[in-house]
Amino acid sequence: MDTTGKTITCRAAIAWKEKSPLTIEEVQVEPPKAGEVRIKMGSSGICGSDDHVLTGDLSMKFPLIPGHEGAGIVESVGDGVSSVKPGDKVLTLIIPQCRECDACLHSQGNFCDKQDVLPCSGVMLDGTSRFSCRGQKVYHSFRTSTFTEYTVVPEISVVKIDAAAPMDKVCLFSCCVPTGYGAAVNSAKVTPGSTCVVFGLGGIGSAIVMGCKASGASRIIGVDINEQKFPRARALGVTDCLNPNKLKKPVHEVVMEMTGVGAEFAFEAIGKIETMVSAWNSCNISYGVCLILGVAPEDTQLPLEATKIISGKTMKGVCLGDYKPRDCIPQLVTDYLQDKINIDPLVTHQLPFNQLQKALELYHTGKAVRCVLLF
Ligand code: PAD
Ligand code: ZN
Repeated sequence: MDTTGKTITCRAAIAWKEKSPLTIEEVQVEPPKAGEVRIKMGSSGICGSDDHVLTGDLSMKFPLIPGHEGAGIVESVGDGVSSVKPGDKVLTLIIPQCRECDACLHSQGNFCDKQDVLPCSGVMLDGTSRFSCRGQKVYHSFRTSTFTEYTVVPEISVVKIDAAAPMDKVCLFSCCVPTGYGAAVNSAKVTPGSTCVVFGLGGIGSAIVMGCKASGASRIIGVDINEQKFPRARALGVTDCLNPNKLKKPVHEVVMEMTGVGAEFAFEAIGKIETMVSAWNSCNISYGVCLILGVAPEDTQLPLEATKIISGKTMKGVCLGDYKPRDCIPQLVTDYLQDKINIDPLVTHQLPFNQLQKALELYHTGKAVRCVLLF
């Protein structure tokens, strides 16, 4: 049945308010307006950023449909959409690329002005949402929403990928892989023989480890409070695992002792102030580079020792591996299809959408690196 131009009724997960359990409901998904794309979801990852939204660390409008790390097939497009067409395999993007704003036009920028990360916009560019449930408006998350059988996103937040990409894994190229792998190979440009320390060995941290390993780092220290993460991290390339809760000294002091001079590259992929400070303090004071990927709770400040700033080390924030997403992500997918990147170890679990609760449990207990929801 042709659904073009019609409202679609389907199943979606709704968070009615902060810290409340998700429920799978029947929702109405309006047709895409001008400049928008309606997508039949194929798969979605569960990312730490979704958890920040559900806990309220990142403030968004509720009720909302969570999820942003998605892959699917274009069902229909609104007026003026030219970069994708029905039938195309696509990824949803947590940061758009409008190709018109200051950040998009700058050679080094990727944090497109057409998004409002803080507070994360729950609406489309015209200020309204395309979802409703039992007559009530339901908001988008990160202008995407992927825990749903159908979603509507702005064209600038969608990118077409190779049709051969396996739907049950490729959603990780929407966020996890460009963010983590990209932070190592593209943002930090990790050098052969270097020492790296990665705070947080979840999906993003694991992708960072892969990038450090691929870049030839000789020592990769992994830091996590959940020791279940260690065997998989070692398999990806971590050489030393540290659990800060079991150390007698602050973790940065242990990293300093282990390395003698501090790490050349430190990555924070947790989203907590104390681990950001630990990552900074783990770097070599002269040439160390500290990359912050974790999203800290809103309205928090980073306390750094001011006199230590002039010694030469660098702190850099990274969103989506500094890639301009619509320009760069399709090539990463092609690299995967050509066996230049192997992301398969990141997909530790795959479950049908109706087992969302089980998938969330795998996320919360830390048993999964990434659990992919299949539609
Ligand atoms: P995740 O929940 O899979 O991983 C977080 C890991 O941190 C887990 O393994 C935890 O056990 C561990 N952890 C928690 N607290 C501590 C602590 N105090 N010390 C050591 N380890 C701890 O999340 P993720 O990997 O999907 O996301 C990680 C962060 O990256 C999160 O803040 C998310 O919002 C952010 C992110 N940033 C971008 C970006 O572009 N910068 C993109 C996507 C996600
Ligand atoms: Zn994400």
